[in-house]
Amino acid sequence: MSKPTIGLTGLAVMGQNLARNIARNGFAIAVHNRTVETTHKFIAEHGHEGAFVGCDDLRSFVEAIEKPRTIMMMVKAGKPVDDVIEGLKPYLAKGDLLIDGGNSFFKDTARRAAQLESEGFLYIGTGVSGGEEGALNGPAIMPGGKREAYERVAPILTKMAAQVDGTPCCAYIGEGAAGHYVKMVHNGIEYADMQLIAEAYDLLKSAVGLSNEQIGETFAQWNEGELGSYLIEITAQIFRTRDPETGGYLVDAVLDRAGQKGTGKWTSDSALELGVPVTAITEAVFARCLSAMKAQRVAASKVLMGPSSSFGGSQKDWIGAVRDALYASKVVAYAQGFDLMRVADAEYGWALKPGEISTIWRGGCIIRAVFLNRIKEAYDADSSLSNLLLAPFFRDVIGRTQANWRRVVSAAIQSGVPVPAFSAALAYYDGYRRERLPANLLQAQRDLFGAHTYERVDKPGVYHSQWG
Ligand code: NBP
Repeated sequence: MSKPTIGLTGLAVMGQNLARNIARNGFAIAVHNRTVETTHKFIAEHGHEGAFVGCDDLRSFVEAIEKPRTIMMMVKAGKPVDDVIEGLKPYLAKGDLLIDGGNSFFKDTARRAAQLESEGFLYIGTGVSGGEEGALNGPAIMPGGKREAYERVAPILTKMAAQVDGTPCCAYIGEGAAGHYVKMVHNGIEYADMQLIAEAYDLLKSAVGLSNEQIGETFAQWNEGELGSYLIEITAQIFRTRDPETGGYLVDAVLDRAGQKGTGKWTSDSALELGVPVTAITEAVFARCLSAMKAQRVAASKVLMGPSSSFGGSQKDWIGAVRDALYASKVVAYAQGFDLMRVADAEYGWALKPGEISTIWRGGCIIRAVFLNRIKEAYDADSSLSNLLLAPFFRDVIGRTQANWRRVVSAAIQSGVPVPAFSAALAYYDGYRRERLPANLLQAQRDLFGAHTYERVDKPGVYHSQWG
């Protein structure tokens, strides 16, 4: 066996499956994990799947790889990545390439890339999406770093990535932290997408009165049309799953307290820092926070009053309306995510290509969806598009769906069913399309109490007045 040109350290779920994916695609690979037993177990279970070289320590791991080396790190984001870099460094040679494939915070990636490049190494921070299954069978890969670093590893990355219509779901994203930034926004959109689906579920169950079976059928039907996506597909699957313990629906046995690992919050943090209103994403993060307040909610449910949650009327009619509300809200969530990337790109100078990003997201990743093709077409038609909502296709989608969107949000509010992401998306849409917002009053208030000054609509300049 020839010496591998790539190695991977960090053999937890993602690392194991990525290593198997690389090996199955015909590349020899050295593997390592901090806990040695994990490497031994991995080789015992999967060694027959390809040309693996199992290594017990970092020195033998680095030495097992052909120079110039490519080493992928799949360890927990944060300090472990710095620990691994420091552990590897003494054995590396100039020109070796380190790839961080974990969900690292983009500012950490920028710092690590600058440091390692100044020391003569190459560095790639790459988003890898698709979870355990995607890692094995083809994830979406979003690599950022120096182009020469990408070119070196592109033959492996593009082969191991998911393929859609013969196109790999992997392309060079940009310098430095661009790859991890784009992966972060992917996850932010994923938060919004999931929350919107959860709100649709709540409406169908609590307000329209559908059974779990009917909800499952509804999602399965939606998956056949414009809403077709991985998340809608797995949602239909969830409503077909029985609890082996009780025989009831498993979804009803799941505690309504959502966890989060932080990438949604990072997206909102960055949006606040850059002044970009990603309201659907941020409401999705807050919705998880509210869900986590389980004990308080249980107590409040016995004290606080509200209306009955039922909509009444035709179930069939409401199902169509909820579908339209979901579709329109989803368009807004994606528009906000792409807008955030546009502003971040201007700030950090990555030269992002939104059409290419939507192409990568068509397969392998969690937010893969039919309508990403439409996003690609929108950017192909106008690469400087300032907001997806202005693209003719999406303008028409919202034109077609907005009566039902408004009906659903109004009915939800009247019935006391919380729809934070649906309603935040609608408020954004209505704010974005308004030529004049009440911010004139905000400016007047700011000038009155703090002499913050204001601009006028009829002439240039900065003004301060004595109000009242
Ligand atoms: P984890 O995020 O659970 O990390 C576990 C791995 O990190 C193990 O190999 C562990 O070694 C290693 N590690 C830790 Br913890 N501290 C270390 C240290 N100080 N030095 C060396 N190694 C250390 O694994 P994962 O779920 O496979 O995810 C890997 C990365 O991929 C993460 O950044 C994650 O956010 C990202 N990601 C995960 C998914 C997913 O669906 N799980 C999807 C996309 C991206 P040990 O065995 O010795 O403890």
